[in-house]
Amino acid sequence: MATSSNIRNKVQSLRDALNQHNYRYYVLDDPDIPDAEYDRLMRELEELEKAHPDLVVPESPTQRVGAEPVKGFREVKHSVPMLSLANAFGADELSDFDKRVRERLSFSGQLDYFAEPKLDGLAISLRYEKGTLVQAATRGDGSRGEDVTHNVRTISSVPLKLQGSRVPDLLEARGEVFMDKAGFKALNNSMSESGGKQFMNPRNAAAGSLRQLDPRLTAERPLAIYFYALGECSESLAKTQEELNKAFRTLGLRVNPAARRVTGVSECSAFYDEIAERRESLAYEIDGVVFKVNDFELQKKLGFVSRAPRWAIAAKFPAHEEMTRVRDVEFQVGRTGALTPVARLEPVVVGGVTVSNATLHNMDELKRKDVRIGDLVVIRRAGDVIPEVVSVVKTKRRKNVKKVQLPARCPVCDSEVVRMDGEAVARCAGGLYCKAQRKQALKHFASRRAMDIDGLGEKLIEQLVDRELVENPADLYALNAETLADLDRMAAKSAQNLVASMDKSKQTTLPRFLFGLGIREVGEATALALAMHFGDLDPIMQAATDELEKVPDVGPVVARHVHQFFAEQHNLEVVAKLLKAGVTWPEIAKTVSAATALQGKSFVLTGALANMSRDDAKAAIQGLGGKVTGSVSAKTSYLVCGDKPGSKLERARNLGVPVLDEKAFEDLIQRF
Ligand code: 9MJ
Repeated sequence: MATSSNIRNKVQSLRDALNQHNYRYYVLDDPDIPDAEYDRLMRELEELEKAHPDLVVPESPTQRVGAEPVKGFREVKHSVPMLSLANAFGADELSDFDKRVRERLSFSGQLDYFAEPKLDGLAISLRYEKGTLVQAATRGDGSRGEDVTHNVRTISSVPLKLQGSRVPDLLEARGEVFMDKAGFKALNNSMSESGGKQFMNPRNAAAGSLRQLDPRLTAERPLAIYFYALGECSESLAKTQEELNKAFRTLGLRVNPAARRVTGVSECSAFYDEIAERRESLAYEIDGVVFKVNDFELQKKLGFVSRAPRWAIAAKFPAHEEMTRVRDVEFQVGRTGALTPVARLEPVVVGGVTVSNATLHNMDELKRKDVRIGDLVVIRRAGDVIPEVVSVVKTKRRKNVKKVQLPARCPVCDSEVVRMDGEAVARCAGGLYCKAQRKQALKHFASRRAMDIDGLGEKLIEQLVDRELVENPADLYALNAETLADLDRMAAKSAQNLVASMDKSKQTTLPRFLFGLGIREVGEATALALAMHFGDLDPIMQAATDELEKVPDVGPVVARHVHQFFAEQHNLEVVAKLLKAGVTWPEIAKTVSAATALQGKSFVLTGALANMSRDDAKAAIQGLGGKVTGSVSAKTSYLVCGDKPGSKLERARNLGVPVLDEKAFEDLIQRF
């Protein structure tokens, strides 16, 4: 039976609405409906298409993930070659580039360049015919790449259909597929939880994700795209890079909001410095800045040398990788007993910071990289993460290097070291008997985002544990000023202050308390979700695993950890003692669902927060149902402003968007 025209119309209007919302979300960075509403529209369309399969078309927003894995990657020939970029290191090489360009053009004035952050991802070419995405190919060697259409379709910021009234018959849009820092971290965490292999960096993770045969796997990977170049095109879209950027945006192709036109080499340098300063706080990894002669006519005049255009240059940031030698490998014991191999290095300056230790993550990583004591290794420091050993320089390996063995017993407490089947992580089985675990557990309990005991730092905790004054968190509240004043570097006044701040910490919130207990896999967001779902501690302590699994985002693993924690007699005693010592929290209004407390609110972050990483801030907002976007618009509810804010602060002020400093932001999220 033919489908009636009003169903046809309904399907079309749902598709239009979904495409429009996607455009607002990804390209304009200005969503106007909550995610839940988007999901509802999507479900409605899915149901209609299920009932009327004759209406399904490949460009429908429901059709991002194909049904079947592909057998392999077909070769694609690029009709217009995909270029690579020549590099410039330092200000001199950048000004040499500008000089070369102007000489070739016999141009003595200041040239316009289009400046873009250089993403460290994977270059890709997307072919749209009559506005519909028909093919996506990797760069490959520049002339021939691989067909990854099935995977690129799953990237939500890639439009399956172009927007607007002036869509060219044929358009090849080129850009970079990448994974942002938060997505990369989350992916690696889930890989390690499932015993899988970790990715070395976001670039490898993006490349690995695009080279999946099964698009359902790619769909689970947090990939994104920014467009920046044109391949084949049936019409003249633009006369300059800047116009191309605007045209892309109008067509629904996402462009980097940080890109802009600059004039002359001095503005190029200023842009470089500005992006270098923002580098750490950007949501994604970049390795430099790209400058392109803005005018396409001039680009054509300049032409290419081999595969690199003469009209563009990648001004690279100083390497965050250096080489040094491994002096030793030691094992650190974490809060949950996990043994982390740490390379002790001959100190080396990496990106301005002296590094003498680097993590090797776990035994699988150590084996995979085959790091031995005495090896020359490449180490990397990226953003605020711990430096890591990237690889061994095998060609420089000496004869007398020593293999690293996982110790059979804990280096701190001599308990057995166990490794579960399929787990990459080896753990000390000593639990809280192990001083290392005890110290970490106390540190976590006292930390700012947990019980927030001001003045109880790492050094003090070490002394308290080493002198056997404190065994578990409840013992902290039994300490008095005299005992504390006896400790090294502790005056009577600071001892009194510490007692006062411990007293103060007893007035807490249930989510902070739960988080502070250090139950495995229970981070802040999960603690909040548990508190909101159950309303109080008792029902959480008594909940069976299937009840725990009813909490949003609590899966079987987390449920088991929570259940096991409260099944352990020793933990119950600690909790009882803490309550007896006077730890208390206000009743949670169960009616305010945590998941929706900030629903409909959109946040933008700028500058560095002192007490919280950007990822944590983002997670906290999202955990309360809020949204975090990249740029400030009139619709932004709040700008959260840390140290050294970027241009977003000025924009927020101009638009009248409320600005929260770190303290105000903490107060806001702690209300729930
Ligand atoms: C990156 N990787 O971000 C180009 N790129 O343009 C930008 N790469 C490029 N442009 C022409 N922003 C060839 C490569």
